[in-house]
Amino acid sequence: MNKKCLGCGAPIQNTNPEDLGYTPKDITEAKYCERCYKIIHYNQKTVTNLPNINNYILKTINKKAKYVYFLIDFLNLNEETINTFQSIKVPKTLIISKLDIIPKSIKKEKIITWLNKTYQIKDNIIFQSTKKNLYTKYLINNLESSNIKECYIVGYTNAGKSSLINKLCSLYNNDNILTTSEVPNTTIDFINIKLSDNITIIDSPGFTYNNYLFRNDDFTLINKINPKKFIKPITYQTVNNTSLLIENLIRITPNNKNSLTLYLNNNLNISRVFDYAKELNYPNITLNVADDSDLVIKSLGFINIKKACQLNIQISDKNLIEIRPSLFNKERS
Ligand SMILES: Nc1nc2c(ncn2[C@@H]2O[C@H](COP(=O)(O)OP(=O)(O)OP(=O)(O)O)[C@@H](O)[C@H]2O)c(=O)[nH]1
Ligand SMILES: [Mg+2]
Repeated sequence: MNKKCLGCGAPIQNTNPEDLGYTPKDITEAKYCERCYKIIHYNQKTVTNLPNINNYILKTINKKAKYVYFLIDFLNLNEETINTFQSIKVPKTLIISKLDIIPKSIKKEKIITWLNKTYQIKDNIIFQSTKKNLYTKYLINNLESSNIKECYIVGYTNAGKSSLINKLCSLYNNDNILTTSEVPNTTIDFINIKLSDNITIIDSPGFTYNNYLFRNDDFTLINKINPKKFIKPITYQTVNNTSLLIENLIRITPNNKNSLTLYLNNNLNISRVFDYAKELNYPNITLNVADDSDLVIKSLGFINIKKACQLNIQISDKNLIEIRPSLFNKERS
């Protein structure tokens, strides 16, 4: 079997510098590929172009896994990520990762009740933060007490899978280091890690969305999208046909006096613009939105819309958005 890079799982090779897994070293000596070495030691941001491997990941897991922990961070809880979670047919737990970014005003119990109702999730749901080391021990206890000897850590790219495994390794005094970064597709293939005599944990490459909101070499935007600390929801009041412009990615215009609360990384540029001001060069989508709904923008987060309205949206691809019942609707909580 080919030797794999310890950081990303790509087969190590020293013939093609343009291909994944390249090392200038002798293959017998190399532990990490050059890309991982540069990310780990120099924090270098690197574009990785992977073909769509969502089916490969799903097939492998449904065939081989005995237990799956599926990570989704708060901003990426949406129909597409949850459908992928539901397509996993082996016993599984949903981990809402990056607990440290969830606005302090939102109770965990509320999120769980809402997830059960909106997406009919029947599996166990837990919250976790690697950054703040919250509930990482819970995961270990769960593995040990349920006698789970092998589990896969799965989820969309950037959910924090490899970071979590690195944390678990440090708790088990295992000096393995997986490559982590905020740039999509850091992990390339499955990587087996023996945490202890009894537990093997398997990192996996991330699923990717079917549609893209940004280019994978737009490092400035990628950095703005990924929250480093808890999100502060910001409310904008709009009058007739006032638009909210988020970076140059999306323009949202309700047709009435409304109240829009943004659950997005606070580093993003948001501006209020008027009818005559900047139009984006994207198609117009018009949706009828009920009272208290969320407009989900995949890979960015969501916007709570207080009053029923006709919503005009300009975005590069209509499949990047979804309307769902709000997390905050009192009748539903
Ligand atoms: N705020 C916060 N950020 C985190 C946490 N865990 C990981 N991150 C950040 O999320 C980004 C992605 O982390 P990775 O561990 O590389 O994510 P991954 O799921 O392995 O991504 P792929 O390998 O691309 O599938 C990095 O910038 C991490 O620093 C966390 O608990 N809180
Ligand atoms: Mg990874």
